[in-house]
Amino acid sequence: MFSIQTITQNTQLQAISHKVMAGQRIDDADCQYLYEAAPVAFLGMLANHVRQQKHGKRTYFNRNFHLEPTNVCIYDCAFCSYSRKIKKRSDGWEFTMDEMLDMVKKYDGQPVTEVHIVGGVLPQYDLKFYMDLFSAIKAHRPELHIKALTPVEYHYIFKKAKVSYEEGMKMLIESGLDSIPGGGAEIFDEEIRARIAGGKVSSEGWLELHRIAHHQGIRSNATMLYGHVESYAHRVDHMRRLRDLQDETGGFQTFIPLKFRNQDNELSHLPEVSVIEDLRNYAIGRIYLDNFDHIKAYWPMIGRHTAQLSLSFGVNDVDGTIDDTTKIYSMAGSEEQNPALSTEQLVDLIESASFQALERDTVYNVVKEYNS
Ligand code: V47
Ligand code: SF4
Repeated sequence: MFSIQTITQNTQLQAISHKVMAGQRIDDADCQYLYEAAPVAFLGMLANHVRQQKHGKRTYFNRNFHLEPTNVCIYDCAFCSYSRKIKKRSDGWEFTMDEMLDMVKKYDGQPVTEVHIVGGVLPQYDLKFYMDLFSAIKAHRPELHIKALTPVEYHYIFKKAKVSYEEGMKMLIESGLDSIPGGGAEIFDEEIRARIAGGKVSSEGWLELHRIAHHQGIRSNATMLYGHVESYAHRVDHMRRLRDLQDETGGFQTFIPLKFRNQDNELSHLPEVSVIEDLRNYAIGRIYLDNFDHIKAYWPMIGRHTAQLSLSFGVNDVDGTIDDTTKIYSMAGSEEQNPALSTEQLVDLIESASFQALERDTVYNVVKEYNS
C-alpha cells in the first residue's frame, strides 16, 4: 500500500506532509526545510496532491501576444539581458504610439483575448502616453484584455506626473487597464534587491501598488526571480510577503516563478540552476502559497519540455500562445528562441502529460474546454 513512509523515512518531512494532506498551512520553517531537505519525488507527490484538490487535471492556457514598447531602460538590473542602457540607445528599439497600434491591429480577426504590455522605462513613455495607448487600444478593440506594466513603470510614471499611487492607478484603469502582470518583483529581500534590481521600485512599493490595484478592483499576478544570488531563506521571505498580502486582499491570481537565465547579462558568471531545482521550486510554491489559486510555468522562459514536466509538480497554467512577440527570454538564453505555440501545440503539450487543457481568458473564465 502506498504511503508517505514509502517515499521518505525523514520524520520532519513526514510531519510536514501530514499538515499538507490535512489542508493545514505550513510555516516559514517548514518551507525552509522543504527547500533544504525534500527530495524532488516527495515534493512532486505533495504538490500534485494540492493541485489535484484545487483543480483536478484542469490546466489552463490563453491566446495572447506581447507589446514591448522599448528595450531601452533608465535602470540597470544586473540580471537583465534585454535592456540597452540609455547610453547605447541606438542599439535598441523605441516604438511610437502608431507603431504599437499597428501591432495590435495585426491581430484583427484573430481570437486573441489578451495583450501583455511591458518593457523598459524611458521618460517619453509617461502616464499620458500609457493612458492614450490604453484608450486607443480599447477604442479599436474593446474586448481585448489589457494586462500591462508593473510597479517598476507605475512608480516611475506616477512620480514623474506628480500623482499619488492611488490617483495614477485610477487614471490608468479609467483608460482601459484591466489587470497587472507579475513582473518587477525579483526578490523582495532589501539587500539582494539592492544588488540586482538596479535602483528600481522598492519591495514595499511593489507590494503597495498591487495592494492599491486590488483595492481598486483589478487582479494581478506575482513573480519570483530565483536561481541567482539569493538563498533559500530569501525565497521563503519573498513568498511570505506575497502570502501575507494575499491574505489581506485576495487579489492575486497566479504565482509565476521565473528561473534566472544567464546569457549576456552582468550575472552571466553564475551557473543556471538545474531542472530538478526548477521542479522543486514550483512544487514548494504550490505547497506554501495555499491562498494562490494558480501556479504558472511560463514556457518561453523555462522551455516547453520543463513546462510540461512541471504540470506534475503543482503547476496548472502554462501562459499562452505568445506568437513570437516577446524578446525578454530569448535574449537571456532561453531554449525558446522564437516563442510561439499554436493552440493545438499547447493542448497537445498538456494532454500528453495526462492533464486536461482549457483555454481561459486572463481572469480564468473558460473560453473552451478540450477533451481529446
Ligand atoms: O521582472 C528579466 C524577469 C520579468 C531575466 O504576469 C528574467 O502573466 C530570468 O514578469 N532571467 C518580466 N528572468 C516578465 C514577467 C512575466 C512574464 C510572463 C507572464 C507574466 C504574467 C509576467 O522577467 C522581470 C524579471 O523578473 N527577467 N531578465 C533573466 N535574465
Ligand atoms: Fe529595465 Fe526591467 Fe531590464 Fe530592469 S529588468 S533593466 S527595469 S527592462
